[in-house]
Amino acid sequence: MPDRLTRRTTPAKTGIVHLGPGAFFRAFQAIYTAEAMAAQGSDWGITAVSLKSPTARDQLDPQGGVYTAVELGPEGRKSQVIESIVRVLVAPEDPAAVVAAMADPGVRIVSLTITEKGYCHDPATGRLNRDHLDIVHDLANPGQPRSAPGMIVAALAARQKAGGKPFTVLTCDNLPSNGKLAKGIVLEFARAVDPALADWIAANVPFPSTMVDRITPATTPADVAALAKAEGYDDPACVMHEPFRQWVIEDDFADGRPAWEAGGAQFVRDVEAHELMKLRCLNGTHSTLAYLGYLAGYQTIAETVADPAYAALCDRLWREEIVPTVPQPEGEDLAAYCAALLARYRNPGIRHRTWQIAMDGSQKLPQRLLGVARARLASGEVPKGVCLAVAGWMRYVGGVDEAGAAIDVRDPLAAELRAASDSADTPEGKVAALLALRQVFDAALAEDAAFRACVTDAYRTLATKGARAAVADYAG
Ligand code: CS2
Repeated sequence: MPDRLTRRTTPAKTGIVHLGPGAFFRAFQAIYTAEAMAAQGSDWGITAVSLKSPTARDQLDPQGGVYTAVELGPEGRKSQVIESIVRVLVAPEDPAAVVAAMADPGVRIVSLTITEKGYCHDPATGRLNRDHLDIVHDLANPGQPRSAPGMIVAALAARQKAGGKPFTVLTCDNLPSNGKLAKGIVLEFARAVDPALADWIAANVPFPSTMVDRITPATTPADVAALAKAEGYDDPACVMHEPFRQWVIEDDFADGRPAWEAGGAQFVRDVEAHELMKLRCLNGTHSTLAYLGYLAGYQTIAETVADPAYAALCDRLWREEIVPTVPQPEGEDLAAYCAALLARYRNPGIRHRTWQIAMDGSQKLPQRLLGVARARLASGEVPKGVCLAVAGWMRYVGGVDEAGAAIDVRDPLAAELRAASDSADTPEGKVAALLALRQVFDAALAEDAAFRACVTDAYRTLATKGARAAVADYAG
C-alpha cells in the first residue's frame, strides 16, 4: 500500500467558506484560488463545508486538506497538488459551527457549488420552494440550518447583529443569472425570518453572477488506483478534469477577492451572455447526449459522440436551434465555441458517464433546453432537436431502458416523474402527464400546441424505433 499524500505548505488563513466541496469545486475554484494565492501572496484559504455526506472530509482530513488534480488531455495526464483547502466541516454534524465559520469577520466570500437542487427552488420559476423539507425545517429552526439558503441567512444575521461587514455570496452553479437567482432565494428566506434583515441583505450583500466551465467526471476507484501507480502515493480525494477551463465573473465584491485573474478568470460587468452561451451550447447538448446516448446503450459522452449520428445531432442542434437564441457574448465566436465543444466531448482521456449527466434532469432541463424551445417557438420555429431531447428525458425518467432493464433514475422528483409516466399507456398520455409537472414546464410552454405535438411525435419515434434511429432521422 503506497503512502498517503501529505501537506507540504503552512495552511493559509481562511478568507473563503465554500459550500459543496465536490469534484467540480476541487478541479476548478480551488485551483484558481491556489494560483491566486501563489501570485498575490495573500490569505484566501478555504474552509470547505459538506452539506450532506462526510466523504470529502474523511478523504481530505488525513492529508491536511490537500489533494491531487489530474488533467486528462488527448496527449496524456498531468497532475498537480492543490493546497488551498485548509479545513473541511460536515454541516449535519454541527450546523452551528458552520454558521460560526461563515460569520467569522475574516471570511470575505461565501461561495457555492451545491448543484441545482441545493438552492431549494422551483426550477420553473426560480422562486424559493417553501414546501421543501429542508426549508420548512430551517424556517422553524433558523439556528440549526440544513439548507444552503438557511446557512447563508443565519450567518448574515450574525454579521448584521455584530454590526460588521457582510460577505459576498458567490454562486458557481450552472444556473441562469445564478447570482440574481441566489439573491432572490436568500431574500425570500430572510424576509420570512426577519424583514429588517432582508432589507439589510438587499442593500449590502453582493451576489455576483458567474459562468463556470470545466468538465469534471466523478472520480472512480480506477482513477485513484491509476494515480497511485503514476505518482507513488495514495490520494482518495483526487479529481480528474479536462485541460479546458473558463470562469467569467461579475466584478462586484463587498470586501475584496482573490486575484483569480492570475489563473485566467475573466472579470466583466455583465455575465449573462456568457452564461446563456455555456448553459445552452454545452449543458444543453450534454443533457441531450446523456438521455439519448444512455437510451442507445452508450456509457460515456466520448462513446456517444463517436457515433457520427450523435455528433451530427449536436451540430444541427447548435446551428439551427441553440445558437440563434444566444446573444453574442463579448470576445466569443459562437461557431468556434461549438466546434471546440465537440472536440472536448471527444477527449479520450475523460470518461464522463451519460448516467451522471442524466441525474437531476428536472432541475436542469429548464435552463438547458426549455429556454431554447421557448425562444424558437416565439420566432415561429418548432425546435425539433430540443423536442427530441425532451422526449429522450421523458423516456429516461420512465425508468425502463430500450432493452427492458430498469434505469437508476436519480432526481429529487424521481417518484413524481415515474408516477406521471406510469399514469398513461400511450405516448400522448405520458407526454401530457409529464408536461403537466409545473415544477419543470410553465403553463405557456406545456400548452403550446406545436411544442406538445413535436415532443409527442419524438416520444413515439423513440418508443417504436429506439434512440439511435430517432437521432439518425433528425440528424439526417
Ligand atoms: C454536466 C456538467 O453533469 C452535468 O450535468 O453537464 O457538469 C458539465 O460537465 C459542466 O457544466 C461543464 O462545465
